This record gives sequence, structure tokens and C-alpha cells, in this order.
Amino acid sequence: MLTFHSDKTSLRQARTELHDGALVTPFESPERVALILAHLKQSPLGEVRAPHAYGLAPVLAVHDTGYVSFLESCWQRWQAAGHAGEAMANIWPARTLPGKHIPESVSGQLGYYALAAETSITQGTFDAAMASKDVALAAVSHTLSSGEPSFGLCRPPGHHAARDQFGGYCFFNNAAIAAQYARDAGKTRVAILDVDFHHGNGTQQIFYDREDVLFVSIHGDPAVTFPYYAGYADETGDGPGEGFTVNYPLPPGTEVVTWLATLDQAMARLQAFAPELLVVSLGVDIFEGDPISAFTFKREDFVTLGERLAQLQRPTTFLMEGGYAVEDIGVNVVNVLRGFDSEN
Ligand code: OKP
Ligand code: ZN
Repeated sequence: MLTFHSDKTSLRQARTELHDGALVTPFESPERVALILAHLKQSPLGEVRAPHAYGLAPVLAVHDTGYVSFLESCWQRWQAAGHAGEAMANIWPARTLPGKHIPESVSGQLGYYALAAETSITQGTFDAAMASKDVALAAVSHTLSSGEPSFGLCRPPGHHAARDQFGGYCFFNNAAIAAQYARDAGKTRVAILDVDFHHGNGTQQIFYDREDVLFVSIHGDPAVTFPYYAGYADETGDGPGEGFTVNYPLPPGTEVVTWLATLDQAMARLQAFAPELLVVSLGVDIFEGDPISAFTFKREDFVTLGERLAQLQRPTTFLMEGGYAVEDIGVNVVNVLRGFDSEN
């Protein structure tokens, strides 16, 4: 399987994440990509290619123009305002505020365009997000033109990013950008299967009222885990999109057999949809050792996951989402891709 990777994804080198009431070194680090790449290169999986630049058009096909401009200018404006730390939201158009105006100041706009507080915007954040979506686009292009599977080593991840909001370490929704790109290239039905521990609220929101992109997600129950306000089983889509969002929330500590039985249900729904392309939002934070997640996958279970997904027999693009147990991240990712290739 071909991997797509860009060195520019390392341009995001944030120093701070708001975690458990303290500013800590972000879990979502450039080291994650380096470790996956190192492990991939020791495996027989195949070549790693760099993407070309696809520009902003595929981003603006799913994201709001004002949002994209904000991301591009935020760091410079934050610095010009003389703030010492990294750019972080600390006020929102919350439920009890009118919230009818987009403020002028960068601090006000941060709250408008953020859905969570943990994620900072820094010097290279925009450029890394651009590289990340280019990786996704190159991977999906390869699958579209060849029918062969591909892996986009995206970073920062994307699935929490909504049409006009960042958060949960995500800025551009790489999976949504890739899926829309496939639609615009003429594929009529595209499915996104999100196996990250956290619900892909952004992907869900972007396609919520659409029947052409099926979104299926298995994740930690939002009643007790991030992102808390999305990912419930009764969120099934809106209007023409009714029935084209499918959520499988599972409690923390869920056993792998239960997770895999849920995957069987998810796969039945995916097969009924008969997608011309499958995008897998691949979060390996379902690993038992993940520091911020609570599922119980062991290293070998990731091989099983890859094998099962190959049974769908669909043109498939894997895009990297989460995974924070850095010492095992390379093995876990390569295991999924190996399992898929062995059955493909
Ligand atoms: C990004 B992705 C844990 C709080 C979680 C943000 C999690 C973002 C996950 N104490 N904060 O889905 O892997
Ligand atoms: Zn996650």
C-alpha cells in the first residue's frame, strides 16, 4: 500500500495544550508522524510519496471562507496584539449569549471559530494543516485513479474540525475534504468509517444533511468522553441525510470482541450503501495504552481490524486521525495496513 507523507506536517510545533486544568506539551506531536514513518520504512508495506499542493479550493468545498482566513491570519494577529502565549480560545458564543455578531478582535474570533479550548494556534499551524490536507488529497487521488488502497499520514488530524470550527487538535477536516474531492471527481456514493476513539463530530456536521456521503462512527460514549456534545446514537442525519449518519457509542473499557461485533454492524450498513470509495478515519487511540482514551485494543487487534476492513472489498483510503501512545503508534498503524493488505 502506498503511503503519502509531507515533512511540512511537522511545522505545527505547539508547546501548550489545556489538559486537566494545566498547560501541558500537546499529546498531538510531530513525533507521532516520525515514529509511524520510521516503522513503515522497516515494514514491507511499500513506498512513501510526497503530495503536491492542491491549494485552497478543495478546502473551501467543505469549510467556510471566513474560517479559513481566520486560521491563516490568527497567529500573526495574536502576536500583533502582543499576547505572550499561544493563541487559545477562552470565551464562546455560549448558550446564554446572543452571539449574533462575529467580533473584530482575534480573541473574540478565537471563541467564535473554536469548539474546544485545549487546542492552540501557533506559528506553523496553518501550514501544517495545509500539508495535512494535501496528504489526504494525494492519498485519495491515488485510490481514485488506481483503485488501489492508500494511506495518508495526515497530521494534524481532522475529524473534529467542522465547517467553521477547529478543536480537538483538528483544523481542516482531512477526511471530509478527501470525500468531497471524490464526489467532485464523479464518485456518486462515498462512505467515511471513523474508528478513532473520539467521535468525529466535524465530519458528521459537514455531511449531516447529505445522502451522498455516509458517515459511520464507532467511538467512546460522548456522555462520558470528548467531544461530549456529539456522537449519540440518536444523531442519524437531517432531511435528505436522514439515515446517512450512523453512530455507535460504546462505554469506556469496551472489550475488543464487543468493538469488533459493533464493527460487523457498521460494515453491514456500509455494504448496504455500496460506496464507490471508502475513507477510513484511522485513529489508533483505541489502543489499550492510549493516554487520553479508554478502549482496549492490543497490538495484534489492529491486524484484525485491517483484515476485517478488507472484507468490504471497496477502494479504500486510510487517513490518520488520533493515537497518542507514541511508543506503540508505529506498530499499531502498520498492523492495520498489513492486515488490510494481506486480505486485499
Ligand atoms: C483528538 B482525536 C482528555 C481530553 C481530550 C481532546 C481530545 C482530542 C482527540 N482528557 N481532549 O480524536 O484523537
Ligand atoms: Zn481520537
